[in-house]
Amino acid sequence: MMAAAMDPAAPSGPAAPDIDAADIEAGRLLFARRCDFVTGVVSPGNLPEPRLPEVAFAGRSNVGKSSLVNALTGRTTLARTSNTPGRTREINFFSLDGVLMLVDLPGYGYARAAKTDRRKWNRLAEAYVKGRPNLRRLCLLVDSRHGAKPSDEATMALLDEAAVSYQIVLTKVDKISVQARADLTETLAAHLAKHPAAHPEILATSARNGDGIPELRAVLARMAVPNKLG
Ligand SMILES: Nc1nc2c(ncn2[C@@H]2O[C@H](COP(=O)(O)OP(=O)(O)OP(=O)(O)O)[C@@H](O)[C@H]2O)c(=O)[nH]1
Ligand SMILES: [Mg+2]
Repeated sequence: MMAAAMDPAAPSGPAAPDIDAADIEAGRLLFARRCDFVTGVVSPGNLPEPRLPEVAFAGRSNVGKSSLVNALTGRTTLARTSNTPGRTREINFFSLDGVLMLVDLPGYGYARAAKTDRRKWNRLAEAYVKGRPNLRRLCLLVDSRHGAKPSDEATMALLDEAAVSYQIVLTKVDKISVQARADLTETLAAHLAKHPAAHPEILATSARNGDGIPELRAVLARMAVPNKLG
């Protein structure tokens, strides 16, 4: 993985050696299916029944969580996006044709949010990640221009402790050079070795130009209910 990650000729960021053409096609087919907003939740008591396997998107405010959900599903307005950090305050659930639930989590680390608001968001997100038996993978989004921040570190520690399988997904890679992408991937990959619940592979994505989106679809398609696919 490291050799591929440092290859400046790699077409869409770090090569993902365990993703082949059939996986990409499975991901494409799955994410071409209908996707519907199910519910927005503001308190841990109102989480929907954990009937479907879930993949969640977490990260700092403004990192691009809602934009990534839209890019994956090929929509522009499914999840609400904004220039104003802290836009998504609730946990939003989207059902991908009854086979996979996509979960857009509120952002963290937004300094200007009122303290009580911040506490509430953290409590909600924490309750979700700690108590969700059907959470198959959490995508921890990191803005490729900024790298991992202390608030991301705190989240990784929480996920390690809760034994939630998570994977770093770089966002907004359209904004950085191929070399910067390779350097950041290398630094983060070395760092992830210290985190027991972290998946070693890092995906680089852009909701703007579609980089890495087919690969992320392929990875997430593996989490869907298998007997309802195809
Ligand atoms: N250049 C670029 N901008 C992006 C990309 N993804 C998101 N953005 C922009 O980043 C800003 C925040 O995007 P959101 O998707 O709303 O971010 P979020 O993580 O859901 O934010 P909160 O809900 O506030 O936590 C918007 O202005 C997006 O247009 C990307 O891949 N490339
Ligand atoms: Mg959002």
